[in-house]
Amino acid sequence: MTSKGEIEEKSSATTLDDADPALESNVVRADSIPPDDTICQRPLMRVNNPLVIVMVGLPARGKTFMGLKLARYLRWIGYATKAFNVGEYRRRNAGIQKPASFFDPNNETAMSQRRQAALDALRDMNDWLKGEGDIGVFDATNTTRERRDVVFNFLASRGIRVLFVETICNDEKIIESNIREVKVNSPDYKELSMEYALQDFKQRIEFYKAAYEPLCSDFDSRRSYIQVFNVGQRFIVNNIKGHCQSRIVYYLMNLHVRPRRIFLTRHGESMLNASGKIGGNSDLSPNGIKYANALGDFIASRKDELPGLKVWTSQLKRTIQTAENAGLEFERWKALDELDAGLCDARTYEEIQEKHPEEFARRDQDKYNYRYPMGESYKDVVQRLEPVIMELERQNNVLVICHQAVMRCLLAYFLDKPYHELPYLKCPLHTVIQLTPQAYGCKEEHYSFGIDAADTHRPKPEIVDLARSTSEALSTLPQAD
Ligand code: BKS
Ligand code: F6P
Repeated sequence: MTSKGEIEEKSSATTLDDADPALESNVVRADSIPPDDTICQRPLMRVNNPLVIVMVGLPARGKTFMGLKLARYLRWIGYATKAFNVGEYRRRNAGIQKPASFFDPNNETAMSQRRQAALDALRDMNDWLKGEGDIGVFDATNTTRERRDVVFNFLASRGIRVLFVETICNDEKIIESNIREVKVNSPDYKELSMEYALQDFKQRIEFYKAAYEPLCSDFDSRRSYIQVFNVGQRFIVNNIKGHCQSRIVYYLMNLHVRPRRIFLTRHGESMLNASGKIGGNSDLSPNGIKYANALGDFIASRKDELPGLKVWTSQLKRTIQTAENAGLEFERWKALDELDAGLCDARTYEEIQEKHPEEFARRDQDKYNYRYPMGESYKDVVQRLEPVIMELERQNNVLVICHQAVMRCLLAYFLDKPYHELPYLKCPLHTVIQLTPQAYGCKEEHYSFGIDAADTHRPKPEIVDLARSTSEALSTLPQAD
């Protein structure tokens, strides 16, 4: 439950409840969360009570960038997380293409429309947290103490924890590149020139600056907050409570925005791949060696645009041999080893169906959560890959040579894929996926070099019940050559 301190901390500011009596309390919800994972159809890392990350900062300071990126990370580690962007509500209520004067605090009509947009977003976020949500990201400027008090009191009185994340940046170059990269493409400037957008947006920022009150230990010492200065160069961390908030701090401290690329690939085809068997620790097949050579040529042809490229493999022979045959220097991560199929290791899917038909069906029913006897689930693999993701966030150019299930887990993080799609993502052998971070999200490009390989992708069959026939169970086997 929320500590007494937080609930008592009410200021004289109007609360949202005064503004809108329709917003009923859901304070009971914090105590009534089912403790059992099985009640809800998703892999819960259920938080004790919901959390809202309230972004704070002038326009063009990277609030949406941080909010969306945090939301993606938190979803990947298992929290139901959703960002609510007040700008989108404002455009829905008041229309697009508002000039800077719309943000003049003396423009009373606009002020009330903007306030209403914030209330609508807050109400939707609250509804979502009452239902399936664990963590909300409230993405708005929240630059006045009065507005933050309103938001805080609304949430705290409902048993929702609040973490303020403020981004402060005075580097005009970074601010201008932010405006050029994201603001100019916003619906607010649709079909208007870059020069107009730049000048208008800078005017908009001036209106916010006039009323801006940054978080400050004199007023906010009891609240949980993180202040980020100049794109992560310096941090102030105040009154962080609990595991989840501390992971948020750690994640933010590892982010950077330098341009770079991440390449994901599986090892070259292995002897076991060629014979349709899963797992094991076999050598590369002749085609696998050809792929490793082609991968080496591909990387060599691009070495000028990939300064300092690091290459990571697992500790299994097939990824190590791929890096060696590609002529690359590399580091071996145990955490990148393939999903451990336990008792089913080194078998074909047909053999698993034959020996353990019920296990095979259970896996098809819930592939993400299913754990092989004496082995692992996709959920387990996501857990052990978390330090790899953190290190990828810290690095510049990296090539990761890994395995089918591991690559699916990594790809799901970068492309923000939900857990139920994750175990079915297409990561064929002999294909490199190139990821280029963009303002919000990643660009994805595929490269393959025309070298044959076994198909190892088994789509979800239609029939998954325990009593299905062998032919139903094997209806989606990977295509043999
Ligand atoms: C496009 N961005 O501090 Cl820990 C261009 N802009 C730039 N000031 C950004 C976002 C989209 C990202 C950050 C930032 C910014 C202006 C900023 C940023 C903030 C905090 C951290 C990392 C990056
Ligand atoms: O078949 C190659 C492989 O990497 C196996 O080692 C592993 O068990 C399997 O893919 C994972 O894919 P799926 O989860 O679809 O069985």
